[in-house]
Amino acid sequence: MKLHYSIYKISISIFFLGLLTASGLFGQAVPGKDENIPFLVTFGKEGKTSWGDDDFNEIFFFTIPKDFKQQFYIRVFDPDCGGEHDEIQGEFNTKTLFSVYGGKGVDPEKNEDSKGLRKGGNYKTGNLLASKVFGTEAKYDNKYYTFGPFNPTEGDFNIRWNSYIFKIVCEGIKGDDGNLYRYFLSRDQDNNIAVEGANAFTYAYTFRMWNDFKSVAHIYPYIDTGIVSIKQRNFDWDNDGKILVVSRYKQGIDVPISNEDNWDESKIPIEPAEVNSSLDFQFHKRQGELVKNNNVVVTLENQRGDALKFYSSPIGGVPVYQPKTNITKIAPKK
Ligand SMILES: [Ca+2]
Ligand SMILES: [Ca+2]
Ligand SMILES: [Ca+2]
Ligand SMILES: [Ca+2]
Repeated sequence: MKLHYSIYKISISIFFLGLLTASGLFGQAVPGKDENIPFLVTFGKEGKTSWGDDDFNEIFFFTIPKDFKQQFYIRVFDPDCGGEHDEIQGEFNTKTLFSVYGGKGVDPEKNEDSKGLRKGGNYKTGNLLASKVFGTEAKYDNKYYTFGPFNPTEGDFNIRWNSYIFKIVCEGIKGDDGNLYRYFLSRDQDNNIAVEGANAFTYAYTFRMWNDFKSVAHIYPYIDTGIVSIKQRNFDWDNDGKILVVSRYKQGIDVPISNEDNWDESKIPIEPAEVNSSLDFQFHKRQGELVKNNNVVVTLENQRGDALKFYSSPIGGVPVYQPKTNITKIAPKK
């Protein structure tokens, strides 16, 4: 009896440890686990836009479900600009400012400027909760720096998503090199332990592709209620292969691609059945000569000109094309 109880207890512990490990590995990473994107990238403001960053800043939002009551942390991997991972121009001289905001003014559904899309708009809205400047620092090279702890209620509450919203702004305040980095929203200061039900999103996605022909990167915009068409815009894709749009109903729509230091755009129709789900924007590298260190920016807007969100964990899961099966009627045997 006692032995049975112990085995029961051990089994339960293993089960929960399994859950914890799974969520820890595949939790709120930015870029997300399905995206196959190695890094976000932000250049110093003296950089050239032809290196793939159009505005030298990147804004991400984190959503914390209302029922999550514990403190949490925002961990930044390789926040420095130097040593491993980063993109050198001449010598490393870039300084990058990371700032975390909460409170009123953060929620981009209530405050348009918070999205960071309007030229000259003030995207640093909300209460500044934490910030730090990173230069070329071995201490933070190939390592995490942790912001926090934060209380969920320090965020900007959004009723529709039943979540508190936080914002992290990364700005290249000096220099011309590219800072490559990643985020993880964590329950733990020193480890990546996911906050269940949390998510992250941006409106202007600036990211680095893998230096690998076979690698396909994905980003997952959410198609909200009322959307009938979208306009995609991509920047500095370096003519690197194809960008395809896939969903349950789209096998792969080719979109016009940018080359060097330019934007290209096109309109994509949305089926009613695609509303309230995610699209899969796929980035397939050109075969032959490898396009190295390709940084790219993507934005989307709906038919009314409102920007769409790209979620790190696609809402409704990764969409998979469902080919229509042709039902051929077989004549009944006589
Ligand atoms: Ca580094
Ligand atoms: Ca430099
Ligand atoms: Ca870095
Ligand atoms: Ca590029």
